[in-house]
Amino acid sequence: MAVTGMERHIVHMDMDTFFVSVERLMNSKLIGKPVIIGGMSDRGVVSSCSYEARHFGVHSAMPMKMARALCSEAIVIRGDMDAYTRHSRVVTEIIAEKAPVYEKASIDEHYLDITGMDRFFGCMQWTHELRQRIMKETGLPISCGLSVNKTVSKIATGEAKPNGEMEIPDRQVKNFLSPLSIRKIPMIGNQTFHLLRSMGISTIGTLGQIPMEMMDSLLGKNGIVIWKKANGIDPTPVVQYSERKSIGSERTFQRDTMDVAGLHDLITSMVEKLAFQLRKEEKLTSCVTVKIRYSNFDTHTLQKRVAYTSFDHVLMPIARELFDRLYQRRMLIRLVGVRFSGLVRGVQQLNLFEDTSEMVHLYLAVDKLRRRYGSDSVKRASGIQLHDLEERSAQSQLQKAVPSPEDRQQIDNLKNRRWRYWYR
Ligand code: TTP
Ligand code: MG
Ligand code: MG
Repeated sequence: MAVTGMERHIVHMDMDTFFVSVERLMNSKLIGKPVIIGGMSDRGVVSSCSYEARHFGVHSAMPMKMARALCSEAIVIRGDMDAYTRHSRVVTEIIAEKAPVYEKASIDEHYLDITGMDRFFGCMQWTHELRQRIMKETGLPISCGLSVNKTVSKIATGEAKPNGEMEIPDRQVKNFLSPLSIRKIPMIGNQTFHLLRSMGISTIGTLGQIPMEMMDSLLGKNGIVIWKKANGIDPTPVVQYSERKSIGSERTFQRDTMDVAGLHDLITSMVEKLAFQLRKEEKLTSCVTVKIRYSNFDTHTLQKRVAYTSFDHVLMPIARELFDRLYQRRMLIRLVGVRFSGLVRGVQQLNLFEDTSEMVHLYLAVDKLRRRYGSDSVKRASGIQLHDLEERSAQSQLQKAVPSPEDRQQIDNLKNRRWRYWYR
């Protein structure tokens, strides 16, 4: 636990134009050119873009159509999540080897708590050496910030980019933050930004000077956190990252079973629920584990590393394949389980390069219904005829919330998709 009054030394590191940099490592012709990674169709969105493309106004999450219009000479590349996941792991391994405490915050971002290092080395020297080492060993550019807490260090990284490092000692925190746009505070999204702008607040310095009570009445608890950040206060700790930290689900049967089709269905629905939980918490997984226990209590697990994802249509076949490889003995099973580990923060758009914002919208629509009517409300029909399922669910439907006409329409639309969903 942090000792009060003791100054902390927190490093934030973030890869520069991460997906683009990995592509450049694989194809040096891309160096120095405007490069955009994202969905190839007009309905896709930009995941990552080089600084050369940013000069034309292109940025992450922009519709691809607009990006192409702004920068017609850009080289557009469909992403390769396997490659990005591999390089992300290598960076994490280097950091893990050196840092006393580190948190993997997203696919290309880490926080390190190096408090106490100053007694042995200069903290900035140590940070500089680690950054050089990462660049040398991976061939990828990375920027970093060193300061007294996570918020200030992350903002410092942003200011140091591209390819830079910045130290903001305690006594300089206020001066550093003061002239910056309120947009630079990581918690401030579009809505909050416009609300504060409409009140004439544009810099962090101004934000920090308004009474805290006003932020409280304006934005509630979040308002206070934002106000504190604007004043350079952020006590949140660096939480040690563990590959093993996971979410999972298990089922022990009342009567042991050999019904493979039924077990497949159960695994499918476990994956579906867990993946929904990932998306709800804005996380991605990079490892799937399946477990079975035979009636004689012999227990076996098998796991597979995967490219970062939170999509059930990606995770389901992997879980089923693991189950099929595990279930080799024609013996009764008493338990099955599915677990996702190697979790980081991230949203599903991240690994959607094929097309289609349609797919993202499908997930968003399904997840919205689930949040409103319960996580069991919309289910993948996994090969079973839709009308059978509807019949089966006819009775239980009576006890469920009746969807609004708008939602009913949404549900009907979902039924006609390639991946079928049903409402029960
Ligand atoms: P970021 O670190 O936000 O962006 P970046 O690394 O491309 O650029 P910067 O130099 O400014 O850090 O995100 C890391 C990767 O995550 C990015 O390369 C692609 C992916 N990503 C998306 O797929 N969609 C998004 O909306 C964002 C912000 C990132
Ligand atoms: Mg980055
Ligand atoms: Mg990042």
